[in-house]
Amino acid sequence: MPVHDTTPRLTERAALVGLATGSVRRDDAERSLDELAGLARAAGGDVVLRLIQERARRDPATCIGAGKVLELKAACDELDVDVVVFDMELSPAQLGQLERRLERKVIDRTQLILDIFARRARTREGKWQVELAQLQYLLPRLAGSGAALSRLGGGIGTRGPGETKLETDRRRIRTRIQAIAQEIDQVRRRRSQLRDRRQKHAVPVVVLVGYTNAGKTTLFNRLTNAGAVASDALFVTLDPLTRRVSLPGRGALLVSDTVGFIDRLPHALVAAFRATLEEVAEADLMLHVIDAAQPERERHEQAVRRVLDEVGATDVPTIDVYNKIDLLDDDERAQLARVHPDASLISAGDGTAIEALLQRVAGRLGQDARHVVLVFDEASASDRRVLAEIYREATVLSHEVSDGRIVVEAEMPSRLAERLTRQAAREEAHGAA
Ligand SMILES: Nc1nc2c(ncn2[C@@H]2O[C@H](COP(=O)(O)OP(=O)(O)OP(=O)(O)O)[C@@H](O)[C@H]2O)c(=O)[nH]1
Ligand SMILES: [Mg+2]
Repeated sequence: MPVHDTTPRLTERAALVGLATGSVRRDDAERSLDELAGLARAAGGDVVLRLIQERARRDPATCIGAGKVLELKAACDELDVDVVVFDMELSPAQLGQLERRLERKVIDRTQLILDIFARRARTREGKWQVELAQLQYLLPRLAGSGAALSRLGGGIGTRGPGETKLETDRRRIRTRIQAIAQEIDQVRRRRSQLRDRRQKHAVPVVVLVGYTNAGKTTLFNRLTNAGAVASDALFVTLDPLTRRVSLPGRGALLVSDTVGFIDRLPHALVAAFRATLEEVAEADLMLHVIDAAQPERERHEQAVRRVLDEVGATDVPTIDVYNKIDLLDDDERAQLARVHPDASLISAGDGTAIEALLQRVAGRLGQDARHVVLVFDEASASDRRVLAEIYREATVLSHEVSDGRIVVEAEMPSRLAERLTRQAAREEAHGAA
């Protein structure tokens, strides 16, 4: 009963409905609707109508009020609208009410995002996470309209199921939720084992985070030459991709691309994607990629910080990376550099300042080159192991042997130098005991 396979696609004529209330100003509602339009297009919809209702409070039954619903229905009939997308989360009861009154498919912002995620998930884990979020969203809405059920559930039920059928559906969904949760748990365990192994090898992990469409995947490709898909559609990347990057003379690092963040990410999804974002919280360094040319830049930055906060990634060292500076004029660049003196200004698109960014990354990771002289005992097995590692990870400048002692002069990332020093100190303490 894979919901992600059966969710009907939004290849339809769509109407968007926003709400400006006492607490949400009209321009905010407009901006939010602009973004919703982008999401609707990403889901394959054709936006033919936008409507923003202003009222003091949200109407409990229909959000926008009975009169406005009638007006909306007439406009939808006129324009032959297939689906009405509400820019707010609808309760199961509201969804049912609106579908009955509008006599067409109604979805809310969360469902729209879930639909996009369902299309884009690539790995098994990603698909499971989306299915889980969809099922969790679906469960309380089962008792709502029959149309909602057959639409969302696809393979689950038919139009207007009777009460018995509803109960069976609920049971089946709960069983499925449990099964998926177990699968995800296993993937998580495997991932954390991989993480442990990586930590043992002391290869630092750098994650790219940022608002959807900021240019994370484009930068990832620049950094890794990996050729992952970059595209103008929102939410192209759902599953983290990790690649190894070698910095000449400064060791290696792992770079991870992540899912794009968005304002008011549906809560169901934040929870479902926690496993993916967990990796962010354990990274050695975060690059917060920001679209410098995006008018909503600051709101997007804040939205990203809020999600990072939610997944407990606030302590990870971060470099703010303003991308797409090729789209700014000289004055705008100068202004940006003045306001954010600690940030990197780059263009992942044309490659501007990528080398400088890599230098900074290496510096922040303690991978700046250190010149060290180390002395080893020729007879010691553990010393020989360390020596092998140095030959693997560092540039050996000289190697001399006398009286059973090996003196090696090498250049290596400072983080490796520090680890070897700590190790030597531990062994000494051990030997003395
Ligand atoms: N002009 C310009 N366009 C860029 C630059 N970097 C990325 N883009 C474009 O911005 C769009 C989004 O890029 P992606 O790399 O897919 O963005 P993303 O952050 O990975 O997006 P999601 O995975 O959907 O969250 C694409 O059309 C890119 O070609 C840049 O430096 N300059
Ligand atoms: Mg991407």
